[in-house]
Amino acid sequence: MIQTPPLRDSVLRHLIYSIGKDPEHAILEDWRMALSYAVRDRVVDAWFKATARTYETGAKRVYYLSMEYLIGRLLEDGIVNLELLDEARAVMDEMERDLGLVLADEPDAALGNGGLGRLAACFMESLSTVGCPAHGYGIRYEHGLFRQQFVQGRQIEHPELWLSQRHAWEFERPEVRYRIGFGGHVDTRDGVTRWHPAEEVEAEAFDTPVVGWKGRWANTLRLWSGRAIHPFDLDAFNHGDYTRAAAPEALARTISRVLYPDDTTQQGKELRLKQEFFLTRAALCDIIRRFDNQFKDVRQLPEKVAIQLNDTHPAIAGPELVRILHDERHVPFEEAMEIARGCLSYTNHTLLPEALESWDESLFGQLLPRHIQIIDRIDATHAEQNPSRTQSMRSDHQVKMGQLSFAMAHKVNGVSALHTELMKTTVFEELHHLHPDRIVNQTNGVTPRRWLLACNPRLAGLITEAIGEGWVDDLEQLEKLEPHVQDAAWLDRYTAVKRDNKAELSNWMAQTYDLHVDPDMLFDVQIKRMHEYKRQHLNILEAIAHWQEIREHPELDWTPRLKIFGGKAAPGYFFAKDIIRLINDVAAVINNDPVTNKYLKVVFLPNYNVSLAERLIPASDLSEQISTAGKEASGTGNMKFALNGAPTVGTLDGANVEIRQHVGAENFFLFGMTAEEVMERREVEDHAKKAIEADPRLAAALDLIHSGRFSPGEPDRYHNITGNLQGADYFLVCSDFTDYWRAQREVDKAFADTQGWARMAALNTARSGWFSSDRTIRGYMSDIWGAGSLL
Ligand code: 26V
Repeated sequence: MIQTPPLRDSVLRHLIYSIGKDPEHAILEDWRMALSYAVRDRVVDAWFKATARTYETGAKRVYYLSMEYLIGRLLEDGIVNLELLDEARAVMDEMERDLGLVLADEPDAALGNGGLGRLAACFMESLSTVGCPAHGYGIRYEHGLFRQQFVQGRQIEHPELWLSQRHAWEFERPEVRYRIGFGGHVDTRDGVTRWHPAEEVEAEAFDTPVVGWKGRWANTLRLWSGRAIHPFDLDAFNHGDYTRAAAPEALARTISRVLYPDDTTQQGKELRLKQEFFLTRAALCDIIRRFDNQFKDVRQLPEKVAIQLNDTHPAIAGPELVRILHDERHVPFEEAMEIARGCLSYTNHTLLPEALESWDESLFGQLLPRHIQIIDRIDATHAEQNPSRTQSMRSDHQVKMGQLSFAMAHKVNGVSALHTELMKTTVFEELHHLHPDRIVNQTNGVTPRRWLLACNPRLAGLITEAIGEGWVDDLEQLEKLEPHVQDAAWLDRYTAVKRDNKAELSNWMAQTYDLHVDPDMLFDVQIKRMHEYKRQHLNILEAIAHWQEIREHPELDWTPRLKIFGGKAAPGYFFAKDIIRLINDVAAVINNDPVTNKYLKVVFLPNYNVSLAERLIPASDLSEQISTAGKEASGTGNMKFALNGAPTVGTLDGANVEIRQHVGAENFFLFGMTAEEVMERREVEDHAKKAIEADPRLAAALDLIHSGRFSPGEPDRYHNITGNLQGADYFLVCSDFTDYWRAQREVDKAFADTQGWARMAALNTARSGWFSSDRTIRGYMSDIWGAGSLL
C-alpha cells in the first residue's frame, strides 16, 4: 500500500506536476484543482478498497438509475467526509489563500431540476456512508440546469457551462462503451425475435467516486456521454465535405447535450425519450456485463442485483431487461418477466397528473419497435393473471409509464407516509388492490454531512461540543441535545450561532447583490422550484397584506421580517414566471417604502442552486412549506431547515406531517386545509370568491395587484394571476389565506420572545435526527433491495 503523504505535500506536488504551475504563479483555480487532486487521491484509496471488497464477497449490488443528480460542489464534501478541514485550511493559509474562496471556485454541478435530483445525490452519499455496495447511473449532461438571471424582475435563462470549467472529480473510461440503438425493425426467425435498430450511438462511461463519512467506503457514480460509433464519416471527409463528415458525432452528442429543465409537465419530446433509453440501456449492459463476469446463471440475477428506478424516467428498464433475457439469452418470456421483476423496484415522486409520464404510442413504436411489442406482452400477461383488471399500460394511444413501472417492479414506494397512502387511493388504486403488498413507504431524508456538518460549521461545532461527534453518522443521537435545550446559557449560544450565520449571509448579500438587510430581522425563507402547487404566490400575497397593515399602524411594535425567495421556473411555465416577476415587483415597492421598510423587506435571490441553499438554510429562522395539501410528495428542503433550527410554517403535506410529529406540534406553525378537506373544497362552488369576500385583507391585497400598484404603467400585467385566484383557484390559495395569515402572526409573536424562539429552534434540531438519508437508505436496503452493508 502506498503511504498517503501529508496533504500539504500532496497539494504542492499536484500544483506543480498535475497543473503545471508553481506557487508564485498559481491562480485561485489552480489551487482549487491542486487541492481537489490531493483530496481525490485519498478518495480513490477508499474507492479501490471498497470495490475489491464488493468483488471478493460476491455481495448483492444496488444500482440506482436516475435521469438527474443534483450534486452541487464536491471538494468541500470530500474534505469534510475525510475530516481534512483543519489540515486543508492550514495548507491554504500557508499559501495565503482563503479556503472558503477556493471551495466556492468549484462549478456547482446542477445535473438535476430539484427534489428528485437532490435526493439521488443525498442517496449516493448515504449509500457510501452506510457501506452498501452501489452504483449510480445517470447522464453526463454537457449543460445542466440553466442559470437564472433577472432582467427588470423577469427570469432570463442562460445555458449552464459546468463542463467548460475544470474540475477534478471524473475519470473518463473510454474502454467502457455500449451501443445504443434506436428505430429500425423487428423480425422473427426460428422462433427467435430480433431487433435491428436503424441508428446507433455509443454511450461512454465517466466515473465519479462518491466517498462516505470518514472515508470508510466509496461507491461510483457512472455518467454516460453520447459518442458517435464512427466519429467521422470518412467518405464525406475524403470528398472534402467536412460539415457532413462531422455530422454523426454532433448527432450522437446531442443525446447527452442538455438536461430537460421542465419538471412540471411531460411534453412527449423524442429527444427526451432517447435520453431515457440511452441511460437505461447503457446501465443494463453494464450491470449484466458485471454480473456475467462474476456469476454464471441469469436466473441468479435477483439474488445479486437490485435496480432502483428513480421515478418512471428509466421505466424502459423493464422491457429492455426482458428483451435481453428473452430475445438474446432465450429465457422463456414469463420467466424473463419474473427475473426482471425480481430485480426492479420503482419510486414514485409525484401524483400531479401533468407530470406523470406517458408516451405517444406512434413515437414510442418508431423509436423502440421491439419494446412496444414486449410492453403489450407484459400487459397481456398481467391482464391474464389479474382478470378483474380494467386499466391497461396502453390507453388513449399512449404508453403509461407509471402502470408499466408498477407491473415490472416487486416493490413500489412513495416518499412520505401521506404520499404513499395517497398513491394507494389515487393513481395506483387498481394496481394496489391487485398487489396489496407491493406499495411501501420510504420517507425521504437528507445527508447530515452536507446539510449540517459542512454547511453549518458553527452549529455542528456547538452540537459536537455538547454530545460528541457520533451524530454525524447516527443522526438520531441529536436527541441527546434535549437536556441542553433546557439550559438558558446553552440556548444563548445556540442563538448566537444563528445570529452569526445570519450576519454572514447579510454580508454576502451586501457584497454580491448590494442588498442591505438587518441580521436581527426574522429571516423567512421559501426556496424551491417555482410551481403553483408550492404557492409562492400565497406567500407574496401575505407580504402585501402585512405591508398594508404596517402602513396603517407604523407606530406599533412589529416583528421585523425579511422574506427571502429563491427558485427557478421551467422556461415554458409562464404562470410560474409571472409569479417570479410579481415577487420582484412587490419587492421593489415594499423595500422602497420608508414608512415600513424597517419592518418588512422582500428579496428574490437569483439562480437558486445547491450552493445557495447551503448558504441560506443555516441562516434561516423560518421555513416556508406551504403547498396545497396532497400535492407535495415529500419535500426535502423542509427537513434541512428543521435540522438547522428553522421551524416550519406549513400545511399537512408530504413529510411536513412527519416533521411535525417528530419536532412536536408546539414547535411547528400549522395552517391550512388537510388533503381531504382540499378535495372537498374544490367541489364547493365559487370557493375562491367566498374566501375573498370573507377576508378584507385578502381582497385588498388582490385589488392592489390588480390595480397595477406593483406594475406602474402596465396595470394588467398581473391580471392573469388575479383572474386565476379569483376564478378557479385550483391550488386553493384564497381558501388557505386567512389561516396562513393567522399562523404568520403567531410566528411574529413567538419570534419576539427570544428565549422561547431559541427553544423552539433548538428542539427542531434535536428532534430531526430521523430525517437522515442514512435512515432512508437502510429502509430501502432491508424492505426493498435485500442488500446488506459491507462495513
Ligand atoms: C418530472 C419530469 C416530467 C417529465 C419531464 C422531465 C421531468 C423531470 C423531473 C420530474 C420530476 C418531478 C418529480 C419530483 O421532482 N418530485 C419531487 O421529488 C422529491 C424527492 O422525492 C420530493 O421531495 C418532492 O416533494 C417532489 O415534488
